[in-house]
Amino acid sequence: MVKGVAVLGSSEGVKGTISFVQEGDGPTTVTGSVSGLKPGLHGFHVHALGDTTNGCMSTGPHFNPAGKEHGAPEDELRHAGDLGNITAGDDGTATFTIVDKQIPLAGPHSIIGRAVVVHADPDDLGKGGHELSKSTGNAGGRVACGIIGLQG
Ligand SMILES: [Cu+2]
Ligand SMILES: [Zn+2]
Repeated sequence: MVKGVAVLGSSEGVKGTISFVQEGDGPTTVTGSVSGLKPGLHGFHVHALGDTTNGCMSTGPHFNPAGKEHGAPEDELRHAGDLGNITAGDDGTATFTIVDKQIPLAGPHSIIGRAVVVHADPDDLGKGGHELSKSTGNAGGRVACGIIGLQG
């Protein structure tokens, strides 16, 4: 079993910890709790770079080793990093579990050392018809992010 963890940092009061667990070659289970959000949906992705020298802006685009278009987690055509949306309740907290096959914690497409990013707005999952829909899901600003590290 391989485990990873990301502690979210933010300039906007958003906090949280995201955990990742993978058994063998199976899917990765992502569990998290993020507070300080506006109620509603927030785009949630793995971005390519574990670089927060310029805040969340320097984490690069969505992790996309196969060179595909942006999509929904259940789509064939998606970035590996496309984990869809998390939903914050009226208290501004999102608590979630996501199981996904495209974000391994080992091997050539490992997400260890990359970043997880929470956005200000909903991810339209590539279907919004906006010029950014096929690249970012038009999910707006990056309100929190954290580098995914190996956990013992
Ligand atoms: Cu993102
Ligand atoms: Zn994407």
